[in-house]
Amino acid sequence: MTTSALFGRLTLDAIPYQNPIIMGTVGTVTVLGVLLVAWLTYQRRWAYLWNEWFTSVDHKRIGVMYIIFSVIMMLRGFADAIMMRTHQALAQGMGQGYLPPEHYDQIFSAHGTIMIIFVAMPFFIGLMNFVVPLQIGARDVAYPFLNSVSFWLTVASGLLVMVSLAVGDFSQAGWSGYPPYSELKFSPSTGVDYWMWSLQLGGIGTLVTGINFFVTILRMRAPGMSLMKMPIFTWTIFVTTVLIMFSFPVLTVTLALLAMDRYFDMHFFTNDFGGNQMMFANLFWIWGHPEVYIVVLPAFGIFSEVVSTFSKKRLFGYASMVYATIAIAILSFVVWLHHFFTMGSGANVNAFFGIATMIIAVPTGVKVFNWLFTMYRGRIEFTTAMMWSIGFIITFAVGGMTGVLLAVPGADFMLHNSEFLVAHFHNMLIPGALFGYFAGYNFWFPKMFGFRLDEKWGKRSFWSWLVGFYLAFMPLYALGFMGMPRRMSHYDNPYWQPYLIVALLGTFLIAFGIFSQIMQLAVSIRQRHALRDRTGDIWGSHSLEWSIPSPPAFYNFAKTPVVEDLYAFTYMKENGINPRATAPFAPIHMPRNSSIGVFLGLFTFTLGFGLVWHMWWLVVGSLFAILSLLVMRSSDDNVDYELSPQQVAVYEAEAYQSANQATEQHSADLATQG
Ligand code: HEM
Ligand SMILES: [Cu+2]
Repeated sequence: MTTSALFGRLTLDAIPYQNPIIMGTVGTVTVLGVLLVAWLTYQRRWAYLWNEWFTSVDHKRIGVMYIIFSVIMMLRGFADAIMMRTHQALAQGMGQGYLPPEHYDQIFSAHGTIMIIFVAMPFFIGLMNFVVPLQIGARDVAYPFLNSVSFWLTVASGLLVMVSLAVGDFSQAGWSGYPPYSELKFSPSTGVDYWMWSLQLGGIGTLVTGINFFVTILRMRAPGMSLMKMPIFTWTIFVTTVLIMFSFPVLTVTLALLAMDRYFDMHFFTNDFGGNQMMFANLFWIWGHPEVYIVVLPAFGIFSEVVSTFSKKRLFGYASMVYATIAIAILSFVVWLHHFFTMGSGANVNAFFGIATMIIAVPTGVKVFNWLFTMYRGRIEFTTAMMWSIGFIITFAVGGMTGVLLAVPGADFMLHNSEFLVAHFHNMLIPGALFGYFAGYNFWFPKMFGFRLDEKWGKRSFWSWLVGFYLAFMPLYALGFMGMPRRMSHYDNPYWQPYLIVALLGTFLIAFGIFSQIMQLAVSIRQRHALRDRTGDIWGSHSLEWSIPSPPAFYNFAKTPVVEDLYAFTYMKENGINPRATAPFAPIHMPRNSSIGVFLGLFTFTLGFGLVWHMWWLVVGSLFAILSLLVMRSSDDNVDYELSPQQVAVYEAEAYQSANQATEQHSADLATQG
């Protein structure tokens, strides 16, 4: 391959002009982007966005930005899914579908990578950013600036995946990137490099977030909040951060070794010269299995909050919930081999990992029963958030059972790499992760913005997703039994086609679900006055985030609350304690906004781009810029400021006054509406 000093291996041929689908997409995105930029400029919104959002180190703002990023990536990941589904519905026998094999392979690789790394991860990280400091009565996270760095690293790596659409190609080696296929010899183009570097750089951001929240939860809880008085969502996040800290370094090392194979002709994972591709499979899943719990455990926490709130009860079996979470986390590190039972580890090893896998069903079952007992005899209020939770419990149980089936090594020999597996993991991830995040989004949205989301479109989105899910994925179980392998861009068995057509219809229904979610947001923004709730405790819930006005002041709590009970806010309500802080106030110490996070993200992106295209000057330049920024930041003393007690008093009075006014206005509106 020819390379030039300036552009590395990048030439104009890297842009896939000949591919109408890609060019159409790139064209549309470009036009939309230009329109957005023009609109923002016209509205003079740039200064506001820059000062109030991009450079913000406020955990609440960062949380919202994470969620927006995740939603944008979800649209991309779902577009990939629709393309695969329409293609597979057509590509039987003489039908060739409309995607050439090398394009189809990029799509499933991009879909898997995006959904896990850039949809699931940032969605829960966004929710946790917003909620956890509020739940534990803190002013912010332990390292607010690092929090902004993590976010911009995530954006940079997501951008890298998106750019691969227009410049070069994406990996064809699946989201798991197994060698030898991902080695240079078999994947010489830039695809695997895009995949590898985006995971690598994004992974560092995630690791930093994990450390940040671990320290935050450990060190910054309000007085009185012992570990066993932490709200359950905070507990699941706490355990998740431990999983992140133990597993992400493994990913970092694995990808670094693969990079050395690809860039320096090493042989860690080749099949010759002493390499061993099984090492990759092991390392990848030592990260990868905990990773699926990283995206699922936070959702468990959300369901627990939602189910207890809308059953108007305290959570059944809080302590067992906590221990079950810890047990799942520990077990998640001793099951990785179930991802390759067929690779010849031997019967005893397989038996060990099979049994370990099945044991995970026990703590998970404990959780399911706890949710059911929480609902039992509760006054259940069927809000959208609650619907997502109930849909989850039922659907997740089905997915769990097929998982136990797959954990039987003998059965796995038949079902491995089949559509049965695809059905199984979507059956876990869609209810177990996405439904949870959607529940959390409906639940905490009023806290974020001071008005709730529309229920009608919310219910529509729920039902479309739920029914769509069953239609789209149940046929895949059958296809797996019928022997259809995963990752097929073409097949010759006419009996498979009807199932794939049903799956396509299901996917259309999910598309309507997503449309309903967009409508829900749009309608809610339009009707925000009628949906107003500013005083804070819209659902009658238990934990501290509900004890302050919505949206919370930028410093969260004027005075650090004192926690007496596991259900800190319920305790206050029951004992007639007014949560509103009163004068005299103490000065509040706040971090200053910083643009360095944005620039670190920018140079991380150019670093990744340079690495992908072998533009070494860009790599060195970006590294130098990153280093300089870090030095700059470290030697900057002006990183925080103090809010005087008088200022706090003014802010507090304003916040409560406007909250009360909004509430009165809201009641008046309701009265006139009849
Ligand atoms: C929203 C509806 C979704 C649909 C219709 C869908 C559809 C698909 C399809 C058709 C495939 C390829 C299956 C094959 O190899 O034959 C696939 C693969 C995959 N999906 Fe999804 N998916 C959806 C959501 C998700 C979500 C939410 C996640 C994760 C959070 C996810 C993660 C994956 C992964 C990891 C793969 C494997 C990619 C690979 O083979 O390397 N999907 N999906
Ligand atoms: Cu696993």
